[in-house]
Amino acid sequence: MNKNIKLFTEKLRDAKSVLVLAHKNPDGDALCSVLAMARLIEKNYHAKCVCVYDGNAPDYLDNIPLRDKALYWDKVSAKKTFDVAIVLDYGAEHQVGGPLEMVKKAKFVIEIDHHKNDKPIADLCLNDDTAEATAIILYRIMQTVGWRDDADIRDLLAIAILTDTGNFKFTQTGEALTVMADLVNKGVYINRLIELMNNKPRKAVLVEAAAVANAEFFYRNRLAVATISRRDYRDMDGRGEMLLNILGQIKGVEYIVLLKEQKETQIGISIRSRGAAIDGIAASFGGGGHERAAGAVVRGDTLENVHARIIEAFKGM
Ligand SMILES: [Mn+2]
Repeated sequence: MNKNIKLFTEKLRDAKSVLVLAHKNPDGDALCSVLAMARLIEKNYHAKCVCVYDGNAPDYLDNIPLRDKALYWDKVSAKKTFDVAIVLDYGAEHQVGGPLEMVKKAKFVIEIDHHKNDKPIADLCLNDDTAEATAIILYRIMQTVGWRDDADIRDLLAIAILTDTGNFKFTQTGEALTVMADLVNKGVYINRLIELMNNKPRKAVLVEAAAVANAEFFYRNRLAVATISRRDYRDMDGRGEMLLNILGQIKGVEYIVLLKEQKETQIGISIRSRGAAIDGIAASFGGGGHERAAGAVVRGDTLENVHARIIEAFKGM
């Protein structure tokens, strides 16, 4: 066992209280990794875990196991000092949101992440940007330490892998499949988990469908750009993965961009690629992510401007 994992287990063994969280507006990997981590700790150690999130936890994740254990962060007293805080799948400090103060106050901070990040915030980092989901790093640690698990933990790890790899479409190393094979052998039924996520509000699906219908195409149809206005943004559930998938099914489309007018001068950008890496483009807008799936949030600029800038950014791609 490497010394970082050994230190991690020692900290868990000695802790009485553990705070567990991920990035704000959690996606499948973020929320499921949090819930799986907390359950693993409670099954294998004596510590009490508190799971928190900031922003919106999407409706499509309402039916995942242990969902009720994740609390909106302001439900937990800011005065409480946790022995350990575990920050999973968070990407960068500014994406932690409301719970950041609680994290900073914790006696020991651990991070487990698969995002590229030059400025880690923890005392102990168990990061690996080659892992295809944070849940995969968690799975590896579970195997190394020999933690007891259960059906809920296995379902949560499986949902995290399915959502972060787009049902395996983005797997590059194959590790997602290897891990899933083990989970399936132990009783995970993939179709049931995918069905359980078919739980979006009708409005959310209709908003995404309308944005698909109104998408624009540039550079000989190689770039598709969809836009969600501020009024429609309120009805979204998740990041618009369905919309990005549909546009990516069009013959000749290589890059898909979704612009979300979150506030008048705050524009969310999601980018997907079927060709060259686009994480550099996300980075040029102050964001980041993975080679073929990345994003950014631009503050202080309008939808119109960001629309023009993103089209310009794809020039020559
Ligand atoms: Mn992730």
